[in-house]
Amino acid sequence: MANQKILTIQDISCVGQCSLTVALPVISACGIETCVLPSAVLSTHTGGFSGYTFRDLTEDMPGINEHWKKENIKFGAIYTGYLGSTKQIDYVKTIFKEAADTECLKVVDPAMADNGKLYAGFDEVFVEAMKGLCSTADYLLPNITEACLVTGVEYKAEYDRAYVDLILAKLQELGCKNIILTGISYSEGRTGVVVFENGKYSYYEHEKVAKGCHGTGDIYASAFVGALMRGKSAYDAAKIAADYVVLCIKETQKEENHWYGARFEPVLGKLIEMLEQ
Ligand code: PXL
Repeated sequence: MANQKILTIQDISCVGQCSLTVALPVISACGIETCVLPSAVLSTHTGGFSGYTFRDLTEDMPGINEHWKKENIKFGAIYTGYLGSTKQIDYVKTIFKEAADTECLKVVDPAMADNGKLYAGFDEVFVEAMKGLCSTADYLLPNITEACLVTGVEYKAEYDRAYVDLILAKLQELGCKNIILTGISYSEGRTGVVVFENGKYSYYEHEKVAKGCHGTGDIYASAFVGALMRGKSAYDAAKIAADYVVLCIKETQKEENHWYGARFEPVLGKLIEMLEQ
């Protein structure tokens, strides 16, 4: 990939260790120039805080894109996370076409749901629009809830390989080329990530840390994208991102009352080491 500049499109949650406040430091630590397009500004994320502010930046997007076109600014990768409105998804599709350099990697994390439930503020119309964006992704990074929502497969908390294969088949029917399915657990105390690349299934299994944390999906996707842009294979990038998230969760557990996010900062050095191996 000649162009090593990435654009990431997701919200700024001023407090909460998610979305852009994760993507910017994590991808930058991977050694990649990281440009941002904020989809919305929230005082905090929506997972557990109440009364948060929400400024939708949808209508800023076309002007930003037009300026980039005039300046001939193009990106070697575009990674989308939490998006603020259905209309915004259409603008993102345009940006995918117009701001992409040749061989631009399009990575979509359809950040909208977890544990069988949509996040606050999202509805069926948004899911339908997100489905369209997912179909254009070179790499799609859903958790199992998001994968079920975009494929129409019924969500199950317990499942087997046949269920995962069904989801992968439906995602392929949608048009997704490569799929990184996170949080796939086939046995007690273990979890892992399914990497489906060019039709080949592989699975990286690792320990499941008892208590998960908010925002780990964003840490995972950012580390994955960073590692991919550093030239790692999808499987190696998926493995590095998984190992990094485990370190972040363990770090967070050292602080009893840290409920709103994962402490990714103290272990950024470990991520850099993993990239150098
Ligand atoms: O981590 C995903 C995320 C990103 N941004 C906002 C959120 C969430 C999850 O709840 O609320 C604003």
